[in-house]
Amino acid sequence: MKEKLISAINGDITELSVDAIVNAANNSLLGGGGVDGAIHGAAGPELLEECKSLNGCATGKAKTTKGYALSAGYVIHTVGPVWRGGGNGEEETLAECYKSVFEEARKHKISSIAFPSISTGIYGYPVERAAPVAVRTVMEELERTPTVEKVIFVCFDKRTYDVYLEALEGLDG
Ligand code: AR6
Repeated sequence: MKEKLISAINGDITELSVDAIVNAANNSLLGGGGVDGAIHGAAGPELLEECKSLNGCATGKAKTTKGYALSAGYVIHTVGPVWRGGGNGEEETLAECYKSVFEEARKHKISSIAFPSISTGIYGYPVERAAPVAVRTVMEELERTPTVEKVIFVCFDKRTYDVYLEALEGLDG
């Protein structure tokens, strides 16, 4: 039953019509490259104006803004860990990002969320290690969040997409 709520697609997260898209931001919340740059570009300058009022965001935490020119009503900004070899709490911090996003989703009564592959671009977290953490943590959070009905992992490249598909298939076994 739960598997039906959770899927992966190969695409651009800025184009999704969901209640909230998640941004893989940095501590400043003032924009950057990767998916962060794409989201700010598509949402328009008002997003940066609202972000300036948030006083940044700690790693592993999340803060919510409106979506402005995006189809998504909200952007939930979270800050993933920078990969430093895996022995520096990266896995716990990455899981915390997904938990923090769900906390925001409960607060704002969001029912559909699209996630990018947090930390696996500029922050260097190996996607083979990140995808199982993402999928497992989202499954756990779905159990305790009846208001969220749909989660989509939006993978920008085919390789990331294949890795997420494999992690999702692991749920059946
Ligand atoms: N839609 C979906 N996924 C995307 C998109 C898009 N439009 N664009 C890129 N990705 P990254 P990080 C993928 O680097 O590793 C920023 O400068 C990308 O291919 O965006 O958490 C922030 O300000 C990769 O699979 O985020 C921070 O400084 C995934 O999104 C830093 O980068 C995450 O890559 C955060 O680094």
